[in-house]
Amino acid sequence: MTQSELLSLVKKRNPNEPEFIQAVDEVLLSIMPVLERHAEFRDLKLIERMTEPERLISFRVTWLDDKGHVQINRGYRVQMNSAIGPYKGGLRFHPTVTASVLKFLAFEQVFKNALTGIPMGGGKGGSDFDPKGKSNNEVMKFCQAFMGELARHIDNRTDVPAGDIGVGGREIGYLFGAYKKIKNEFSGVLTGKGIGWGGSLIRTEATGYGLVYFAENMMQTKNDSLKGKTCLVSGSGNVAQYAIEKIIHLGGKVLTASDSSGFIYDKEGITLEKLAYLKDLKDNRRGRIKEYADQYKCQFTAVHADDAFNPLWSIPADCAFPCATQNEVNAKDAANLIKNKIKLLGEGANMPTSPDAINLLIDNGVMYSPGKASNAGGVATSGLEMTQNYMGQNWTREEVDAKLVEIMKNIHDTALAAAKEYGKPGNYMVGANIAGFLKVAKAMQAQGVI
Ligand code: NDP
Ligand code: 2IT
Repeated sequence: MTQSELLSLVKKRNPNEPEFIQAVDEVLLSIMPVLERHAEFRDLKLIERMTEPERLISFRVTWLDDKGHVQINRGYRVQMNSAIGPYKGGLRFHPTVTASVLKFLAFEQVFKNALTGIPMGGGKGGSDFDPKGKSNNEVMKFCQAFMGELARHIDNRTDVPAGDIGVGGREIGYLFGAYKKIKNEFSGVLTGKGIGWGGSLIRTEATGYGLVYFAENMMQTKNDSLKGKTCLVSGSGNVAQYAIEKIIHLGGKVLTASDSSGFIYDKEGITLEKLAYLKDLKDNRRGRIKEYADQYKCQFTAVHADDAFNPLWSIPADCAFPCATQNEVNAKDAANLIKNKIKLLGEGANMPTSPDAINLLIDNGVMYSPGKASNAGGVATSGLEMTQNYMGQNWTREEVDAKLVEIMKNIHDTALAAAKEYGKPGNYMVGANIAGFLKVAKAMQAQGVI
């Protein structure tokens, strides 16, 4: 089948799932040259199989809020592909969660996990539950009800969830407690656990740190570095916070951070002290980003999801790191970045850049890294947490960080080598898709028609 025939098939089988189709389209575009070289992958219908989840679980979550009212949400787990290891991937709690969103995330996760070099298959899950404005008690009640069903489908050798948007240390704690009670078993069934009860040092920092390590590797290919560079970061959650921290460690200057209400523009740069304020604001007080602008007397700009473009990406800078959500950089934003001579865009979020924006960036010589390569440090460190749990060990901060640095360098080099081999030197998107695909494809080929 040609690329457009394969895409038509996926569209027909998954109507009304634009995010999933967008993610599949990008991978298909990259891997067609591989399918041309490997007729056996076509005969085995690997694409048709990879775009069909091995299992998709959807369930009702019923819980009582603080007023005693019955609340109903929809829970999911997409077990996408287990060719190279147990299903692995985060849980997202956000009102925009649908089967399409989780299928796109699970699909991306398959290739991302393959790139880490750690044996992990791909999965994703979550719910349309909105933790915003809920009390701790309500979040706990929801997590217990959610795990009441999810526990039937996971264990530490089958499927190991973790955090994503709306699921951080607090939620993982409640989910883990519920699982342990239901199964009467203390095992590494979730990653992102707290230090002292099975969690790994550096897991909290890993996605943001890994992103910046990856970007530093990209800069080094041009005999350059992040030192002294101005950077735009979006988001102010887990990934954004630790991306900002590592950019500061490496001598870069971060000008922006955002949440779903808008962004702050701190011309002086976010310092470690200001970052501590931001972490407390978002993680403990669960406040809005405008408070940062009030505290440090800088500019706040409100942004709405349906605006034609996001003025955050119109601020002149050397590097851009979208770390909030999917499709947050559109073609107009990319054009603004290019106009200001941006050197690099590294994706911290999953699929934050729209396909036309990616094309514009690449065509204009901007170094671009896809999330499945540059945000893989989070799941890679989850893999390290699983290994420590299996071994009954706790590694030091230095050990885990050194492994993370090495894994990000390997992903970088692997993607670059695959891009070169297939005639697209410097194209990290094509390279990451091909390298991830080949690993999973060879495993599926070896394991027969299942
Ligand atoms: P958090 O929930 O910690 O933070 C999310 C941030 O993004 C918040 O600032 C949030 O603002 C903002 N945001 C969320 N949805 C939207 C939206 N629709 N429009 C504008 N802003 C939005 O999540 P993470 O930091 O963990 O995740 C961020 C991204 O990174 C996601 O794409 C996730 O899939 C990806 N990722 C996460 C990994 C991890 O280990 N956590 C690993 C790899 C990728 P507000 O507070 O207003 O909701
Ligand atoms: O998108 C991702 O890679 C994550 N949310 C982390 C998944 C994990 O299992 O650590």
